[in-house]
This record gives sequence, structure tokens and C-alpha cells, in this order.
Amino acid sequence: MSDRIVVDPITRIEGHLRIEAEMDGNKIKSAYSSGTMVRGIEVIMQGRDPRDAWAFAQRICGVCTLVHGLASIRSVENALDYKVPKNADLIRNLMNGAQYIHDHVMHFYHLHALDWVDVVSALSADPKATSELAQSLSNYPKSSPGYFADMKKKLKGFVEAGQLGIFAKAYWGHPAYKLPPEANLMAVSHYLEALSWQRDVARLHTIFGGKNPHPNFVVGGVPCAIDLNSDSAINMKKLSQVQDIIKQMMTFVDQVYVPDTLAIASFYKDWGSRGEGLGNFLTYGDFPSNGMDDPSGFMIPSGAILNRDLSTIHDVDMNAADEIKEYVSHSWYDYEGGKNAGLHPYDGETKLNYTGPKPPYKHLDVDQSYSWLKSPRWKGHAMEVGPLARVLMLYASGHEQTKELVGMTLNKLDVPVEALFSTLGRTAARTLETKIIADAMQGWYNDLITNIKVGDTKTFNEVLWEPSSWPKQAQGVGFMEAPRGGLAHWIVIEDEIIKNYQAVVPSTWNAGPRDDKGQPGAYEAALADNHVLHDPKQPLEVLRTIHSFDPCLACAVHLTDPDGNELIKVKVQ
Ligand code: NFE
Ligand code: MG
Repeated sequence: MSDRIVVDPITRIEGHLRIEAEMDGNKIKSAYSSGTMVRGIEVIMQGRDPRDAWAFAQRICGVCTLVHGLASIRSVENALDYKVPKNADLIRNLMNGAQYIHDHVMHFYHLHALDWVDVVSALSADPKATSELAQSLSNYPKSSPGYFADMKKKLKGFVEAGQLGIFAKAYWGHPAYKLPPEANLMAVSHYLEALSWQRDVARLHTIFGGKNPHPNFVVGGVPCAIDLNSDSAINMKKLSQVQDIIKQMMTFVDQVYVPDTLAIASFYKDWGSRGEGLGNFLTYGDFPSNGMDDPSGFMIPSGAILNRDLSTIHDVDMNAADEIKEYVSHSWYDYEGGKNAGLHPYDGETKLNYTGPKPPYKHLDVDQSYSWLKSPRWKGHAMEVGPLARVLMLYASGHEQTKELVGMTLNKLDVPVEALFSTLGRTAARTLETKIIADAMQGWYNDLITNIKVGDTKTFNEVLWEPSSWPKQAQGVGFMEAPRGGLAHWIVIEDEIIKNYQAVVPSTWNAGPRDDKGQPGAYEAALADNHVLHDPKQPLEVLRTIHSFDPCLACAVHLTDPDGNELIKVKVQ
């Protein structure tokens, strides 16, 4: 017991995640991931009108602000067999695409970069040398010596004021930081740059969805009309704003995010051989070109990869009773059928039963229940979801641009293909998929304009809006690829209201605890994969690997500690 370290909370802004790691000297022997916050969205859903579910579901998270709205309306459309017009799918693709670009850039600079970039070291950078470095990597115009001198001054101001403000409470000076001062100054400058960039690009959601965060959705289409002659509808002015935002996104991704990722990664190649863990990857598929019922038209394919075997993509059936199941053997829930039962989400139960230690406590009892997350499994396998799973799926299915980008990255970094299966690979995959999706957004935009030009302005289908016309019983699954991975909501409708509603979200797949068989989840397996800590009192290495998944506990538990207790042992960031 004495050799266990605790990092809590390890998340920078997204809910409460606690990691306990059993040490063998300086090496992590086994790790335990615990969601320490609980809310109750799935319970709140019961008895409501299914057409309203999206507005509640969307409040699961304020980071991936729209994904639960989209998964929710898709679940109702699937249950009631509603088709949506082509323009609605294009607009949904654009909105989800914008969510990816926004979310991934924010994650890289604001939630993950500081695990690799030493802010304090940036103070000793030479602005002229920083400018030369930046210009050798990219054509981004903000790269003059004067620009970096200003950025350095700004940063110095933070430090001289006696507070690092947004950069406080990190392991500055830790020997695992490897970047030279100039690379640190460049990355910190882009951190500040990304803050104002993200404010601009968030506007795409307001154009199509009325507001951000939490834009509006509607079952049967999108809640915006296209009318080039109207001031209040999607008109030429708004469409050209959308085009400007897509260009602004592409520029930042191509000229800042991709080059920064490659430059920073080149100093951390050793992270290409640790932090993989499971080797099993799952995607549901998304970005339809021919409706959600035609998976062959998905830009991101659906499938499962087991044991790193990229030659076989297994089919995934989200309706099959024996494929996706959630377990609670190590979670603070009970099931009617006992602690070791596995339930398909249509039959899912949300019965809270906290049996953990009373706060403040030293350690969780990891032999018993230790998390508010359930453990989802596919055919009994623990699976990783997210950017790495998607890039592998695209790569394995022969997607040309992905093959080129992956080849270019491995080549530039001079690392073997196995380096994909790692902490470094996961972070690089997020950058590459951002580029792929930013480019795809231009295609969806062009298709939307083409449709409008030929007179197709339809964005909503007059579906069977009268609930009395619905079948007495219906069930469906609404799935999508959210920035952190495959997301699905399963809905059971009976007598016009929601009988059961279960969301299985990306961070539940990745951050969930051990299952009935004792198999670890993706975070737990990744930390047990070749992690030697320079100093267990400053577990920077743990942050690197966990943050490479971009954890979001608000999503994963979607349920607050009723007493508001703070469960903190070691506070990082
Ligand atoms: Ni709260 Fe979310 C995403 C979802 S994560 S961020 O992306 O769904 O599990
Ligand atoms: Mg759930």
C-alpha cells in the first residue's frame, strides 16, 4: 500500500478524474482510474418526450458541447425510422467537424502542451532564434523576432507579477522537459494565439445552431432554414462567414497545429514506445454522405481492431445483445442481476450505490468498487476509442490522405510504424485527424453550396411529429464519433415517452475501471505500459499519458457528489 501514488484531480478542466498507481520502485506496476463525480442525466431522461431528450443530453458536457445533442436526435431518428434531408447531414457534419477542430486545438495547446512545454524555460529564449525556428517550420505570418519578443515580454509580466496565472501549479523545471527555450517560447506563444482563434471559430455553431456552447438541434433535420432572400435564415452572407471560418480553421491547423506537433514530437520520440496499453481499438463511424443507415458512406468507418492487427477490421453491431455491454463489478452501481452481470445499453440500469471510503480518504479500495464510471466492453474486450482508433481505422481501410499523413509523420520523426501505438501516437493521431477533418469540411461546404444552387434548400423533414402515430414500443441507437471517440445513446420509447436511456461515451470506454474479469480499462492499461517516473512525487509522466486521451469526466459519468465533498489527495495543475 505504501507505494501507491495518487493524482487527483488529473483533469485540467473536464470533471474529476483520480489516478492511483501502484509503484514498483519508480515504475508503475498497475494503475487504477476513478471517476469521482456523479450526476444523473440518464435517470432524468426517464418519462420525458424523446424529442426533448437532446436538450437535456447536451448538458452532459460543456466541452464537447454539441455531440450529445447529435447522438440524442439520432437515437430518436433511428428508433422512429426518420430520415433527414441531405442538407441536414451536411450541416451536422460541418457542426461536428467544427467541434473537432476547436476541441483538438484547445486540447493540444491548453490542456496537453504544458505536459511537454516548459513555460518558465521560454523566458530564456532568444526571440530572433525563435523566429528563425518558427519560419523554418511554417509560413505562419506571425513569426517575426518582434512578435516573439512581445510574447516573451507578456510572459515575463505574468511571472514578475508573482503569479503564473493560467500557467500556475505545474512541474516547471522537471528534467523530463526536453524542448530548447526557443521551442518553448514558440509553443507558449501559440497557446496564447489559440485562445483568441478559438473565440472566432466557435461562431460556426452560432450560425447554424443559434448559440455556442450547446447549439440547437431538432429531430428530423437542423433547426435553421436556408433562404438566400431572408435576413433571418442561412443566406449568402452567413454562408460566406462559414467559408471564412473554415479557411481560418484550415490555416491554423496547417500552419500552426500540425508543424508544432511535429516539432514538439521530435524531442519526445521515446514516448513512441510507451503508453499504448490495450492494443484494441473501436470506432462507430460518422460523417455520413448518404444518411446514417448507409455505413459505406461514412467518412470515418466503423469497426474494431484487436491486438494491433490492422489486417482485420471486425464488424460492430450496436444493436446485438451480445456485443456492447456495460459492467459494474468495480463501479459504484448495482444491477438487478448482480454485480457481475453485463447489460446491453437497451437493458441498462443506473442504480447508484456508493460503497467507497468516506472522504477524506487515503486510497480507494481497488479490490472492490472504485469509480462512478461503468466498464463498457465489446464482445468482452476492453477497447480504446478516439483519434488513434479513428486514424488506425482510416489507415487500415486504405484512406489515401491518412496513409500519406501517417507516412509523412513517421518519416519526419524517423520512428517505426509501431510508434503509432503509444502516448506519442495518440497525440499525433489527434493532430492528423484534425487536418483530415478540416479538409473534409471544405468538401461538405462545397456540397451544401451545390445543393443550394440547384434549388435544394430543404433542411427538415416533416416527420411523424404526432406522438400518437408512433409505435407503442420502439428502440434505437444514435451514434457518432465525438472528438474523444465513439459516442452512442440508446433509447427505448414506450407509450410516447422515454422508458430507458443510456449513454455510453468515449471517456467511459477509455477511463472505465476493471471489469468482472479484472481486465483494466484503456487508461489503466496505458499507465501500466512501460512508465518509469523520474520522481513519483512529480508524476509528470502520468499526466502525459492520461492527457493524451483528452479525458472528460463530465461526459464519462454524466451523473455531483450530493455532499459536494472534495476528494483531493495530490493537486496537480
Ligand atoms: Ni465532455 Fe465528450 C467528447 C463525449 S468525452 S468531452 O468528445 O461524448 O467522453
Ligand atoms: Mg452511461
